[in-house]
Amino acid sequence: MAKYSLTNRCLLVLLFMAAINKAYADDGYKLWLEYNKVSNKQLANIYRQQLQNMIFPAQSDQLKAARTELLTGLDGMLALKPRDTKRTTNGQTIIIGTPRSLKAFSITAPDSIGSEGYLIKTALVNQKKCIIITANTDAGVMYGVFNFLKLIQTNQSINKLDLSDHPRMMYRVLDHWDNLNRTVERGYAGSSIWNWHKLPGVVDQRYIDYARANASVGINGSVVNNVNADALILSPQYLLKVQALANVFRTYGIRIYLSVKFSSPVELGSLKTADPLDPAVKKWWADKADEIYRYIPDFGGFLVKANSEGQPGPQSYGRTHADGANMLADALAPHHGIVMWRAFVYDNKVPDDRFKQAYNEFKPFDGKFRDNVIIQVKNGPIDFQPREPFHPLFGAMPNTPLMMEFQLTQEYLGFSTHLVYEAPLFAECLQSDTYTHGIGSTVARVIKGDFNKKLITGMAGVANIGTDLNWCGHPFAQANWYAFGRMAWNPDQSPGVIAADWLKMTFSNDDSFVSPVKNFMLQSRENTVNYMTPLGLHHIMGVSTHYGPGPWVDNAGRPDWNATYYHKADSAGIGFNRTGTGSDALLQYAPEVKAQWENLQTCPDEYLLWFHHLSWTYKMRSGRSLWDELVHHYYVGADSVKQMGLTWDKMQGRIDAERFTEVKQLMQVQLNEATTWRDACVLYFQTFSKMPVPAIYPKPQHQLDYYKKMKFYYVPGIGGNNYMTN
Ligand code: BDP
Repeated sequence: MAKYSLTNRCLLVLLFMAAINKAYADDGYKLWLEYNKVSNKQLANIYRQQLQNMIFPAQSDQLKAARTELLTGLDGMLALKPRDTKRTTNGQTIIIGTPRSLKAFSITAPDSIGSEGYLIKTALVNQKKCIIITANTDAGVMYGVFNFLKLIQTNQSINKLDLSDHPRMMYRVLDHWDNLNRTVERGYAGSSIWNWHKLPGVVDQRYIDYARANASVGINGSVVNNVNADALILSPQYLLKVQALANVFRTYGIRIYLSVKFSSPVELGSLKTADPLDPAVKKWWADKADEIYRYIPDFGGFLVKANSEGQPGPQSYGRTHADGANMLADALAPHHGIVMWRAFVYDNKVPDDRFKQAYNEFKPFDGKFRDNVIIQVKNGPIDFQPREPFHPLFGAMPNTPLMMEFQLTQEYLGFSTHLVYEAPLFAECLQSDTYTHGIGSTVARVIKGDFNKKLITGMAGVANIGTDLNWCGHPFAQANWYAFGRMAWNPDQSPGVIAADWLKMTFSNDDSFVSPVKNFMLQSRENTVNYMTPLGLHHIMGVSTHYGPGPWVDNAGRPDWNATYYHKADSAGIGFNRTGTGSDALLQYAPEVKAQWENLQTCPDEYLLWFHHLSWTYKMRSGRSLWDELVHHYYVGADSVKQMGLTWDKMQGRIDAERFTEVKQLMQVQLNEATTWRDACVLYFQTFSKMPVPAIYPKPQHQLDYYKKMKFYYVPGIGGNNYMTN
């Protein structure tokens, strides 16, 4: 046997190490569909035993895609290729399909699971033990397959299965704020994934992987362009591109929607007006709808931002939101499309309290919209702040479908450098009680249509997706996309369960990893509230870019863009008085909610400064003064980021080196930014309170002026040549 020289041996060792490193590198592209090898050998063998044969006749594109997914997953996790058969033979079999595609087996699916639900169960077929995945439709089968794969991804037993699930809402939609020039409004993960220039000729693999990821969590709709819409999207040239995307999405049960500009008939059609009651305008939209459906027979419909932040709308022609939405709804109705009409409105007349505007404009139209209109309402009354009370419209329009709008992209939650798991934010809003139909009328129940079965239902998430290798900029931001899908499917699911599933599917089933990381994920949103906007502060970020702290902003384009409009700090105290002695916004809630929040004895600390202006010496529940409490929250918030970093350090070696290192670096950036937020805000508010920062806390590194003068160049998310903040 030839002897290796020392150099040769070294070379071999190096090669071996490079191979290991490679196996351990993971750029995060595969999201939660990693399909990592099941590391528990015994468990893997049991799975292999149970999945020896497969009966999965697949005629349609959707069933073919589901079949491919199943085989990819089993190959990755178990290195298994089940024997493809037509009837049960020796060994255990998995049988997959609709009652129609599985004619030979007299399998049934109950009506109760609807058109998208599925069953996964263990049963005897021809005296042989089998696993059956079935549904009324191909889409249901696909959801069943993804959920079956999840069982293996999370190392569950598949021995005695009896699962059934169905979505609680009809429209589960991602809203992309993507511009046609590929910038993404409030996008922090690179450019738009839609390469409009190369479409329709080039259909990127990314579109397929995007659709797979969505289908795996039950998302069934995608609005591909920005709500600040470009009329061009409705031109034939662009419709061809949209059609190419729709063709990819269809296979995965996803419908495509477009954001439309209300003035499109003028800009594209050369009409003189876009007045929704003008017969020529109505005809233009009806013709446009017919044209779109010729390209895309299952087109979903329109998303509209009208009369808000300078966008045109029916009010530009003296008409109402109902006039505008209903006109578009009539154009889409023959094709079964819907209109998602946004309630995020604020116009040029600055109101005494922007909080109240959407309610004031929409409440009078309750019950006045067509059946295929759904009003898309942001979770809170201002604008996706780290913490907001639920939007009063959720308790105010019992005869109108209301679609929840959450923001996955972290415009106000630290962009893509801060680890913020948003499911607790979603759950907090969804489980809030509107009291509109008595105790227990949660926002979740309202949007599910529990109180009015005739209404269409839905939830939208403003996407956090871009061209970054890992899609979302921060490996943990993927969890927000994932959690959104899970909660749109069933808004009552627990953030902890979802986080654990996501961690197992994305990283590892090792409990010494999953438990501590899940714990800090669940805490992460509260951390960020603490170091940015504790005790009910809101809208105190940098102007326009929304990056970094800007509590001093007082000279923005309009009063309600200023931080000072919202915190109202003065020598007497801090907070926005929205009780009867102030703007009285609380009147927009049910009496029970109003009573709780207007009374200082019952208003939770979390919402305090949303509704009250209080003196700096006001005594808090903790016994501290309001000033000391505020300072305490800022310091606890920043410190919790440090603690999170220390926990993460212990995870080294438990997951791949690439993502471990990336997250470690991001956590350091987050800590620096959290410290800046803390010091800038404490120093600024101190100019009003004139009270000392308790000596137990470290001193800020700089003077207030330093923070006020900080400049940030080319901040992501605003496109164009806007490069600076405050
Ligand atoms: C705000 C964003 C702005 C959006 C707007 C909206 O700052 O870029 O266009 O919401 O939702 O949060 O329309």
